[in-house]
Amino acid sequence: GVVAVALALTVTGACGGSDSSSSGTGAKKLTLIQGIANEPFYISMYCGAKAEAAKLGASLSVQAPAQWDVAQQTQVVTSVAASRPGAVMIAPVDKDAMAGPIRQLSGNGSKVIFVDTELTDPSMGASRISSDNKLGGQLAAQALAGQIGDKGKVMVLAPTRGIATTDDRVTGFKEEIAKHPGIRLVSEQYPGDDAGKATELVNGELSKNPDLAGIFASNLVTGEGSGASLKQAKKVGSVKLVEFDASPKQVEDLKAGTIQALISQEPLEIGREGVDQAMNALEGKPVTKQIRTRLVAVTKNNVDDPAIAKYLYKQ
Ligand code: T6T
Repeated sequence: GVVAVALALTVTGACGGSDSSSSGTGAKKLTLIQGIANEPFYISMYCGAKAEAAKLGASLSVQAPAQWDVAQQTQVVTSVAASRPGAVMIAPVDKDAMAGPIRQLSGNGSKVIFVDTELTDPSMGASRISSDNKLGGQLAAQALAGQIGDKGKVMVLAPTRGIATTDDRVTGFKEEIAKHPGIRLVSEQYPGDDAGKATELVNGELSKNPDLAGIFASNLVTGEGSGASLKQAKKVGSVKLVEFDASPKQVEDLKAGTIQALISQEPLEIGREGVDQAMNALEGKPVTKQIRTRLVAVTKNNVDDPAIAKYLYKQ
């Protein structure tokens, strides 16, 4: 089915090497469940997890829904729960709706570690590892404010409500914008995990507010859709665009001037820490309850700095 195809694609060619997963004993069996397959942020996270699992002699398998979808991720979780891995690192696609399905994992004896996204109720996770996403939203607002001379109309996009990460980014963005009296948030849009819909929504906003000054796209897919709209409307560079994440394509668009700033995360590090905490939990060692990985604002001015290189997503 659709899910099986996506799983195969996730693994093929990732991390620039062969993908023979390291063997491990039953107790060292780990599974990573990504939010979505074939997506640069989660591929990077997998690469970080894979390298760390190999180092610690654990086996790692990776599974993901083909789309950002509660029903599809539930199917994946149910099948993983049945295979009873020692620990599961998971990025839930919804902070409330995935609580029930994830209970199957702990119910079957797997340790649960949240990576990137999480649940409203964190109690099921031995550990959670993510960016400080609210801070990320604030950084995005500051970057956008700087780009638009601290005045004008702005718009924000996130896939759907209910995603822990992007909800926090939108909250942080709005809090910071409220501190800038010259800036007005005129539109908050949720196109789903669909770049084409994001393009339509930005097109609509540009006709309603031809003087729109800036856009914050709070993840990759909303960024892709926003950039496409600005290209169609010939507003590249005149409407300032700030996006979360730093895929190879986003970095290219930053250098080309389609995007003015990227708020970049550390997906490799999230994957690495996920495996470390999973192994700590499995081996009865002290587990760190919450780990915040770093964020950095990347612009044309610092994108080539050696210190920034590690924040650009490797595949
Ligand atoms: O921004 C990342 C991730 O942090 C978020 O939870 C979902 O979207 C991405 O995967 C990018 O597409």
